[in-house]
Amino acid sequence: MKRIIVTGGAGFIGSNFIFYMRQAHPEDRLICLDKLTYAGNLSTLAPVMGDGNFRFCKTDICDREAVYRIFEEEKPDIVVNFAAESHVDRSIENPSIFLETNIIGTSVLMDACRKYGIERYHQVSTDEVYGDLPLDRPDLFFTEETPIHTSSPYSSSKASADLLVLAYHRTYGLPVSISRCSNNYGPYHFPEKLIPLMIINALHDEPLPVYGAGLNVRDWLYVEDHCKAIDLVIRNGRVGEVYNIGGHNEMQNIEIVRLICDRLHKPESLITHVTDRKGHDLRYAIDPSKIHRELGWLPETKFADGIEKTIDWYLKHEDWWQPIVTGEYRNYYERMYGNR
Ligand code: NAD
Ligand code: TDX
Repeated sequence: MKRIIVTGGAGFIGSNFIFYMRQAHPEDRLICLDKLTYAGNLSTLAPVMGDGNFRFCKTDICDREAVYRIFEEEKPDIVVNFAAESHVDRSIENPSIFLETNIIGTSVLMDACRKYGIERYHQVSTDEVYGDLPLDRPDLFFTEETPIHTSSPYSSSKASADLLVLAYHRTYGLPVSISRCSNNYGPYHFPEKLIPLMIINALHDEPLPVYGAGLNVRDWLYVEDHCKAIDLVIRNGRVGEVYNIGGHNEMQNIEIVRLICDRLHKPESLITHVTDRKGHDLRYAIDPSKIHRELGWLPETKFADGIEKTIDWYLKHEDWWQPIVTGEYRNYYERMYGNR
């Protein structure tokens, strides 16, 4: 039985991780720390709220006192840090909260791990720390040795956190690991991100805002496959190591949007090309051979099945996304897309 702190568990990947862990390791105690920012949604966690082996704490990971108190009470064996500001466009608009949560928050969590002792601190990072790859070199992939070369305030804050995590390992001997995953998709994905945004706009017959020509490439992984990979890394991954996670599923943005139109029987005339994202990364593509070789991980969900399940989930869970898209999100949407 492990006692595991999961930060950011009311967000997209963190909540999927909690649901996965409940099934895979029902004996483990899970303690979720989440500040409940605009991206955190307590209703997502309703299915586990009454569970005796689950505790939810509305906590900011930058709040040292509150974090230390929880460590003191729970004496965790493992910490998995999902908590972050995660949206590139918001980081371009205002970087400062990204530096606070993604860098300072990570250091507070690791200080707590040093103070109270820990078996493993795991940092959930991203392939964006490697920057991007050119569109005309399909032979190139990110490996764990690819130099850090960030483009956005978001990716720079995630890379800074990664460097701190490795420094805490080298300097203090903290038992850390890092995973760097490609783009996730699946249930509970916040509507500001490409796939849910396009599904929800299409359902409302609203324009589908594709940045630039839509030729940028992302490497999509079904969220449950990411969760399984993290579970393997925290249990069997080597301390001090970085593991890339991805499923060799590269697609251009425009292909994804067309596919969503097709599945929802909506006309492609909804597609509207808008001003490109500043500093827009061209292509992400992960080489996942290390995690396959060392831990036997392979993705299980094919994109055709995963996107079907995801679209179906959004069709059936309007009660989850409707309150989001009618609230504060409308102001965000207007700011981001109004004059684009
Ligand atoms: P998300 O934005 O959906 O969720 C983030 C969660 O963190 C929210 O519940 C939010 O309330 C919480 N949070 C934010 N600031 C906090 C703070 N200061 N203290 C406590 N909680 C706080 O993000 P996501 O897409 O689920 O991403 C989770 C992690 O995975 C992030 O670290 C992100 O960088 C990384 N990642 C995401 C992807 C992806 O495709 N979404 C891919 C690779 C890596
Ligand atoms: O309206 C849109 N139109 C559009 O063309 C949006 C929201 C996005 N895009 C493009 C930009 C990207 O090329 O789609 C692609 C995907 O965009 P996002 O969903 O914003 O994801 P991305 O910027 O690739 O970052 C995601 O993957 C890596 C996550 O948000 C990060 O947290 C993760 O680290």
